[in-house]
Amino acid sequence: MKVAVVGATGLVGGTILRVLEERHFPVSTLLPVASPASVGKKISFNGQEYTVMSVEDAITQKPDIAIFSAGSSTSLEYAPRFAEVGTFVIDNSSAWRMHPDKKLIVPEINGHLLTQEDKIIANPNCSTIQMLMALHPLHRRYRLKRIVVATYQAVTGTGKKAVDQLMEERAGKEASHKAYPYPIDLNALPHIDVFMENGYTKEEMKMVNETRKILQDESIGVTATAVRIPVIGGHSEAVNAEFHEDFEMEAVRQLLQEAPGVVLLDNPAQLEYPMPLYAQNRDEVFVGRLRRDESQPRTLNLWVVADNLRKGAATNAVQIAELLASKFF
Ligand code: A2P
Ligand code: 11C
Repeated sequence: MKVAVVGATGLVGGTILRVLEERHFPVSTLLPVASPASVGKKISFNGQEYTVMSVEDAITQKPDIAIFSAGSSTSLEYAPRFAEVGTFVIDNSSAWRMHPDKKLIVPEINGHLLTQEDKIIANPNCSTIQMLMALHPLHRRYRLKRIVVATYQAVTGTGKKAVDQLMEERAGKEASHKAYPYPIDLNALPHIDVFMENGYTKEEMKMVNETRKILQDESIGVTATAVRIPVIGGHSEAVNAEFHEDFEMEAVRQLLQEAPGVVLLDNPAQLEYPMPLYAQNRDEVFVGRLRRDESQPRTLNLWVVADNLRKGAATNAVQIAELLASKFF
């Protein structure tokens, strides 16, 4: 298949290339795309060197699939252009997620919804994907009523500039790249994406709105606090989930153990629990610290960690591409 990766020089784009290689996605022609500043640069894929091209050149080659990770404005402008020439677009940005005609897909949860007419398919926000990977198997059995979540998010979610800022600060240098308005090393910023009129950040509202859309249930209450911390390997989330039906802890464990793409890592006696250092470069979502909330009925506490560049972005996008390849090619 002819596959374009738009944003191929970025953190998520680079991870998409690695995941396509690892999962042996049947790429016959790769079209790596980046901004005009990067056109002509070399990137490697499956042991071969490729030259970065412009988005316009990629459109003229009518790829079968284009995986976008180059920001919302690039997606808004160019995803429809690819769709017009028949390309399936899988978009990592927030541009299309809440569009009523566009599907927001986590393959394990709602991949079955995809049809040949879905030419622009949205990949959810990383924080939403990992939370729902852990909660969906429980939601099917006990039905979610309300979620209270606090996130502890890695700097890789912001992109290369943010990783540079953290590393330069850690090396004691004056940061040449300022991705954040404050130092990030030795700090925690309760501020991810922009502030909205209701006092929440856009990242927090993504978790609210995307959860309801993916689970197709507007009645689920979701409230979030999203925090950036000086970590690289993945996002962590403290999740408090209230269900309509009561549960047994043993049954909850079993549901999580059986859930595809989820790894239960919950053995406090052996000090085993999920951590970003452990989740980094892994495709699974790790769940631990399972406890019944003793302050109210039918409520569970859990800790969810995943590599935000992998299942939170690249892996989920490549899984969508795999679904398209198996259904429509
Ligand atoms: P470039 O490297 O040329 O700036 P990150 O989020 O890690 O910073 O990566 C963003 C990705 O999106 C990069 O590959 C970047 O390319 C790409 N990108 C940014 N703007 C555009 C654009 N207008 N057209 C195509 N790719 C773009
Ligand atoms: C972060 N979640 O960690 C963001 C990155 O809507 O896809 C991805 C933003 C998005 O900063």
